[in-house]
Amino acid sequence: MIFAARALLPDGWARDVRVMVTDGRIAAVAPGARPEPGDTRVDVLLPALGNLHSHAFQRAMAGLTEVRAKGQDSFWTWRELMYRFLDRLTPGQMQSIAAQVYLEMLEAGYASVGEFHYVHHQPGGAAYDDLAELSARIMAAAAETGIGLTHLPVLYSYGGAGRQPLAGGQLRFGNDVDRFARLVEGARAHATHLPADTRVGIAPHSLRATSPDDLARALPLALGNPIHIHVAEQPKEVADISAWLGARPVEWLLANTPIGRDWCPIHATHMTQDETARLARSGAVAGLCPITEANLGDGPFDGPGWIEAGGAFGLGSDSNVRISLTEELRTLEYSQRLRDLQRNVLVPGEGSVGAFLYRRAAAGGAQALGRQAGSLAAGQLADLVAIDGDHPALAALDGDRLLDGLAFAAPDGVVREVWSAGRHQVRGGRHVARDRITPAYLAAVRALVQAS
Ligand code: NGQ
Ligand code: ZN
Repeated sequence: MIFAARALLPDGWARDVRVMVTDGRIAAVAPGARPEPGDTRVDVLLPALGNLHSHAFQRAMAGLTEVRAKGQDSFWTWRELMYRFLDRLTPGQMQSIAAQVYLEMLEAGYASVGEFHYVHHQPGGAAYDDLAELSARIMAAAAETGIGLTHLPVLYSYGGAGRQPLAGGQLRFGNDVDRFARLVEGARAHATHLPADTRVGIAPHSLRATSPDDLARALPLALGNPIHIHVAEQPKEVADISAWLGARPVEWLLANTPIGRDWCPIHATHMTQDETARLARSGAVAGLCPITEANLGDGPFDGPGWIEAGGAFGLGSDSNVRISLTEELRTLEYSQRLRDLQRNVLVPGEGSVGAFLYRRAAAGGAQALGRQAGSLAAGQLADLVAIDGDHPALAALDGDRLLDGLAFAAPDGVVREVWSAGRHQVRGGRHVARDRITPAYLAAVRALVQAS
């Protein structure tokens, strides 16, 4: 039982709310209740967000790619460094890094994560004895931390648009569709040892890393689970796909795939107005990763066009260069203000930006992860976060303004308690297994950086 002084319910704010959690789900929500002895008492209770896009291992290279090299640095020069970094990663390091990343996500207020997982093989490309070895490591990290996992094994068959061969670090990613099918099956077998809220979807990495025929053969492997794909992140990618397929990436997806509510196009940055409106109307969830998109120089997403067309969206931390839910929210809105020279851009009509972004990202994140979550209602998974409304950054605020304070003024430390499918993993602002997980991470990251 959780007793909250204030809680964000589907139809608005309520006071003195008693929430009953059974078997990982919200069993009942009673506003205007009285606390009982034994209740976990919190101030502000919110549905916790899902983090819909992560490459966990990239956390370990945070701070290593911010030095300007000769010429001009770009997404593509960053990617070279990233490929070199991952080429030394061991399965044990993969697990230790992912565990720290999921711990940090939980402490930041996320209850679940979509792990877009593409490092499958040994350096040089030979498969591990267990084809899904590294998927199993990701799942072990999720189990250690208690985060809700939507695992997304990635199909990555080509080095670039037009079926170019894989090269260098990419050799660790490669599968044809047949072996990919076995890998997904292997990952699903490992997932049977995880909690029931675990999902295994699929992720064709990007149009440039697959082909029209391969994509058509891979899609049925989703079996109704989420399908994620990187799309239109960089202008060069749009140009390469246009030259190869005669259509821009989003245009091509709309014309040649059944893209809809179970799809999550990641980034969707460089779209025409027509692509924006049509993709939004397809029901797919735009997977926005504001901090990474700023860090990599991707450019801003067309927020006003997407919202006007009624598009769903959620947040992802992608490269994990910094894991902060509050900073994702404000970076998303600020990217729009800086481009449009306006304030309060990401809200339709009139109203609170923080409340709109938070509620929509909660619903969109849950949809993209195939999780019955995203609102504080009976029957939903108990993905919950309690924040400290007495923190100086929030103390004068109430109702939707609390969410404006969270998005624009608060440090991450306002997050006090987090439950993922009822698992109470963050208590008093601290993950329950931090003392065990963080030392293993430090050892892994120091060994990796010393070797580089
Ligand atoms: C990724 N990152 O999958 O981590 C990619 C780079 C690639 C972003 N798209 C790898 N931000 O494109 O092959
Ligand atoms: Zn990504």
